[in-house]
Amino acid sequence: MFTKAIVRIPGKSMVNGISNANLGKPDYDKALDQHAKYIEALKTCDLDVTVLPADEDYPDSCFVEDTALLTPNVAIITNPGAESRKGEVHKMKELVKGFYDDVEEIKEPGTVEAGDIMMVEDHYYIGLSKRTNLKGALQLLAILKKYEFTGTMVNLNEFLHLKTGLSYLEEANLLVCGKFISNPTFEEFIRIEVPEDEAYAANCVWINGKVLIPSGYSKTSNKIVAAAYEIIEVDMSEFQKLDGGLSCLSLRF
Ligand code: CIR
Repeated sequence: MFTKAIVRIPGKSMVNGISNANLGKPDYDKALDQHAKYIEALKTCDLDVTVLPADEDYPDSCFVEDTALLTPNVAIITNPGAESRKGEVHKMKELVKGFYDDVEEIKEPGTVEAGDIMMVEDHYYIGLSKRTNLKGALQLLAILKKYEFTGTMVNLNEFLHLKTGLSYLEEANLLVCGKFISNPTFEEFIRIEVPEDEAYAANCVWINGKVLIPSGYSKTSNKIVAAAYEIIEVDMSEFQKLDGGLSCLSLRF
């Protein structure tokens, strides 16, 4: 169960966020509206949501998930691999100190973005990506061990972050897309396959029995409904233009 979430309102500078999507620039007003509806969806899942103000200095700062890993025992502040995002962690660190006694940090030359971390009970899968390097992953594993968690590294060559192509929906159910479908690391899960033409929908979020899914992906949403979940659809079009998925917009703990 999660009880809380942290989000950050997108700034006007989001139009200068990092993107490889080739979908054009986001429409700011539309993004604000979608973000407000995202917050409503979190509240529908019984989360107490801390809403941070826009931070114009960091165009990608609405993607708060990448800046911290909030576990039941410890908060771990990351060190984003993207140069323009490194400074996002300072304000997050100050905030999470209000929620956690133990706050650890990933340090240079290690880099980690928490979109690369998937929690499955007490085990954490860590994607090695362009943003999360081996040194960062090893630091993370050492911190997790100190707090009695375990972890596994997964090589990524297809997606921006691990959770761009995978989402754990609890009860052993795992949404999988692309090469993850046949990756032996995940063969013990009940795999719900996301078709290639709906790859964006592989990033969903389980919250207290409900699943948030981007709107417009009927094949995937039908499969999730067939697995007996209640779904909440959220329009993500403006965040998709910045390669951002549903999970990226919040920290849930
Ligand atoms: C970036 O490239 O860093 C942002 N434009 C998107 C971050 C998406 N975050 C995530 O998948 N966890």
